[in-house]
Amino acid sequence: MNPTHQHFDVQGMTCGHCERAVTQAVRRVDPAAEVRIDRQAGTVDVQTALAREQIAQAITEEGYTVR
Ligand SMILES: [Cu+2]
Repeated sequence: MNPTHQHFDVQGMTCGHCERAVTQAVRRVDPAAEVRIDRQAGTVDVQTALAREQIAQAITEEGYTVR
């Protein structure tokens, strides 16, 4: 499956640590994922071959709210 671009609105990212935590959570389920985060806007953009639900679940399990 080819990687696709997925956009998530994520609540609760307040600092650089949060950005790293979310990035690492996504990379744990997809080591090849490209992750871009704008914490002011509360957005996470991921280039991944995984299903959207898998990425959303990884972010949720890290303790952040995906809307
Ligand atoms: Cu933080």
